[in-house]
Amino acid sequence: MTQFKFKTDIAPSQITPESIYEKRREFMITSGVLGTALLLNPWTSARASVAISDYKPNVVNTGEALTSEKDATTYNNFYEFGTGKTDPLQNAQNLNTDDWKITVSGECDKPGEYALEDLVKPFDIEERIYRLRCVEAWSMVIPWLGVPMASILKSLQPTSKAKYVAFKTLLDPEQMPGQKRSVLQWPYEEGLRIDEAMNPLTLFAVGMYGKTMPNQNGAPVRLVVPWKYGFKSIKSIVSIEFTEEQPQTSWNISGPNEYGFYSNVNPEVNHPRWSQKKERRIGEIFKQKTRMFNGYETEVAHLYKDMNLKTYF
Ligand SMILES: Nc1nc2c(c(=O)[nH]1)N[C@H]1C(S)=C(S)[C@@H](COP(=O)(O)O)O[C@H]1N2
Ligand SMILES: [Mo]
Repeated sequence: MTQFKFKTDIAPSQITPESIYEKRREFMITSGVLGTALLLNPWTSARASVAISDYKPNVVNTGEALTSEKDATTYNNFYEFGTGKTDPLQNAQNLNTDDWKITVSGECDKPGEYALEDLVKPFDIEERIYRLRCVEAWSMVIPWLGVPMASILKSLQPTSKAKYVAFKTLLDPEQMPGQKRSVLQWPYEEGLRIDEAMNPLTLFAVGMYGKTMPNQNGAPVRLVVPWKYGFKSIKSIVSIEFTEEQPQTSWNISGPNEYGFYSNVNPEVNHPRWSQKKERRIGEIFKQKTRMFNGYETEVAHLYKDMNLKTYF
């Protein structure tokens, strides 16, 4: 099994070490200062040349310690592969992410079936260090690689009727044995209001820790919406639909009193069965206070300015 890998925009038959080198040089020259940073980035040299191409390094450093790559890739939630934290690592390794297709439908001018490479241009990939706060009151800090969702959605030309965006995970119980049990409604589905999806923080992520996305973390492509509880960050996406009405979501169907459509991280709104005031950073001993919008208040509070966040939880 070969993993989905990002290729340069030259045909596979033309990929030679020289042509890749030329592409890399071209990118470094056009990216100027970023190019210098790339040369200093220890990950650049460690990556295989046809895996994720050069990416723009993160410019905003929160100063927080990163969660270890080991913790982030061995302690996962991905119910399609089982409900235990190590099940995804165990059971996701044979997921075939080759020739991944994404169906785009609904209120947009560019519906159709897209190859992942046609939506995510390797040279647009950026690194973003984000906190991810699970509804279960643990959190991680992960260096993601991805493209801002806004640029992808704009390229699909949503119509004026597009008020929401709905996403679906692959449905394939043979590859995703967890789908043989009805712990959730399959396929896993999630949704965002279009302005949330277009917020500059929202990432369409294809990798982490300088590498192609591991299967257990949502290969080949997942959302990362860092101010919302982790379950909004849907993995292994095969469908993007622009809708006029608020879409249904798997977790809201399974527990409407526990998991709302918005699911913004909010220490003032407890889960009916536990407090959301504190969280345990994976790898650390002491709990820390959970922050409003997971600490991204400056970037996103305006999206909800006239809303009662207890009603719209
Ligand atoms: N398709 C799908 N996406 C999913 C999930 C899932 O079970 N299925 N779990 C969610 C939850 S609850 C969390 S906390 C994050 C975990 O992402 P990570 O394992 O990469 O840390 O993925 C989210 N995306
Ligand atoms: Mo979660």
